[in-house]
Amino acid sequence: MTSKPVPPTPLLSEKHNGIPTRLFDKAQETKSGILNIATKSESERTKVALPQGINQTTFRVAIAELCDRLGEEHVEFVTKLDDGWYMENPNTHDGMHISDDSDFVASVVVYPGSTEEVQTVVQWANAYRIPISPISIGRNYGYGGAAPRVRGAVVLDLGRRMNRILDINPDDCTCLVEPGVTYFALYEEIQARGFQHLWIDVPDIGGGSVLGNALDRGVGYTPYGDHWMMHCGMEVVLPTGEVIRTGMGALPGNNSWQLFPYGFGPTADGIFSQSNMGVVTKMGFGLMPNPGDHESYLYTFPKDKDLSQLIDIIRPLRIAMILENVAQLRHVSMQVGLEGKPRSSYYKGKGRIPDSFIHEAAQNLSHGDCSWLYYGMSYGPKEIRQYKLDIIHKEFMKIPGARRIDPASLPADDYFWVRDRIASGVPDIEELRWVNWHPNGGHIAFSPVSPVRGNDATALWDIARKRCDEYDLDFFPTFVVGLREMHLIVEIVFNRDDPVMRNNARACLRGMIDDAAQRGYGEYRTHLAFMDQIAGTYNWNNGALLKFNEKIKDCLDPNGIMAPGKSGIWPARYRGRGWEMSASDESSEGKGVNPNPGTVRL
Ligand code: FAD
Ligand code: EUG
Repeated sequence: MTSKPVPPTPLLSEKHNGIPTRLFDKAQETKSGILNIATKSESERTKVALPQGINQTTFRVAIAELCDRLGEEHVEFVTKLDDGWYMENPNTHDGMHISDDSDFVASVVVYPGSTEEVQTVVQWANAYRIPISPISIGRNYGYGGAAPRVRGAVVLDLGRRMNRILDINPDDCTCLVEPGVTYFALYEEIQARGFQHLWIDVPDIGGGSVLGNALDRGVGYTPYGDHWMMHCGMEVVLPTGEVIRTGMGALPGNNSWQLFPYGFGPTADGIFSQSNMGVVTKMGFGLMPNPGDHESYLYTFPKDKDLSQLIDIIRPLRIAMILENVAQLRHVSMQVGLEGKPRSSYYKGKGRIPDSFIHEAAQNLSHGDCSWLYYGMSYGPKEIRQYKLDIIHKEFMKIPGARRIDPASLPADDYFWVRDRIASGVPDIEELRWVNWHPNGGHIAFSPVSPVRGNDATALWDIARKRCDEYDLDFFPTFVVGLREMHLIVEIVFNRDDPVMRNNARACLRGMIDDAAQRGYGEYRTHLAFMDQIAGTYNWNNGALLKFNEKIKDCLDPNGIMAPGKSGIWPARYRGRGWEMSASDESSEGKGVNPNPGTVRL
């Protein structure tokens, strides 16, 4: 295939969300791979999507006022929908839309430049009862991207103007960041300041927001992989416009804001995570000290059926931290996907691609054919590593046909070294390659949590496979092993320009969510379209938790302006009007809003 030349990806030195120079060539190659098989073009919008409950005239007046207060250069109407690609992501809608691209769409995007300006926008939204939806970078791919749940909401793109690294403390090993700081940016800055003794923890691709990813409780792959756990201290603008600092940040002049997360009294942080209770404007994190030396290892296991035994081997080793990092146990289909070639180059038939085609393709990979790959890392001096590595080797080799891949046998551009970088806090972009499995590739993730137990892993694997068979979809599963639990991440790639495949992907995910809930499994995170469904599965004691969340919501956000519907939490103004999405009602909209919302006047 000859590649068309593509315009350059913006650099980090030019844009807050750009690519570091060291990864520019790789970004260009990835972009060209995506654009080469793309057929979908951007769509023009002649009409701005108005939020329900406001007429065109009032909306125009409201936006004119917003322009006055913030400067009109910081307010943009949404007039076209360009899906772009990961590095040049839209802030207007979901760049990997699972329904029509104009479904979860914003009316206007606004760029506040400070906490005070965020307060201004929030007060403005209350005055006009216009829904607003905060994003930090908007690369929440697989989970809705930058899109608001409610059509016509005003997206607050915080990242463009609030992207300062406020502090990196080399002694305490902490940092304090604004929403627009990406993993790429934080990593490069730590290097530039000469703080090589500090590591960050990065997800598979480094273009996300350190703050935004942690708010959605995302994961990375060093021992600090649970991003929410590693956060410490927040500054939040509440839905009525007040600002609070959590933890030690509430005590003026205190110097432990990034050191002790709890402060005094109830800890408020939790209600701002995966929520619609506030706009987070600052967040602190603990940084891992560089352990001096580290070593990646890769084991392969021959059969799908090895999963159960392997997971039972992993559990005690992981809880004891012999397995030290949040590692990935990847299915070989993931590795075939990483070749970056479309599915059609392996198989042109209908239905889920037969296993034999995946295994045949896998024979050409550096590690050869297998079913499962465990990419892990050991940290610290050789003698300390060796003690753990010997135990791991002995345990993993109990599985017949298990192989340890010798890293020395792998070329410098092998994916092994990407995982080696990621598990040592160096952000990369390679993981994007499997999204090219279909032209106009989009993806959604089924992300259930379970114990690290063989029978649970097998149950979830069976659910995913059965539903993918039913809906003619391929699936890319990876287990992300936390400390006492694991997330299974099943990526489903679809063609964004193929409504049938999109609908199948949606129905497939709905099926998996129901099947999982029936057996007692719940998801750790989800796409906008499934939030109502999943909130509905966490329904112990007559939905007591959702009722509690609604009570907090009504109290903090009486006018229901902040990200209505996020995580299935609908404010009073929307409740009982059919806004919830489900298999029988895939419309993201309801029947209007209550014209007389909260009693609190602002
Ligand atoms: P944003 O989109 O900015 O924020 C995420 C959500 O948090 C928003 O939708 C919003 O609801 C809320 N939010 C954001 N900012 C604020 C704020 N200031 N106040 C209140 N609410 C806010 N994810 C992982 O965690 N681990 C992975 O390993 C991983 N691998 C991926 C691999 C591929 C190939 C792809 C395509 C995606 C992957 N993702 C992964 C998913 C996703 O890309 C990342 O989680 C990404 O970091 C999320 O986007 P973001 O950081 O730009 O967050
Ligand atoms: C991954 C992807 C996720 C996530 C956690 C991990 C990694 C995939 C798209 O969402 O939530 C290989």
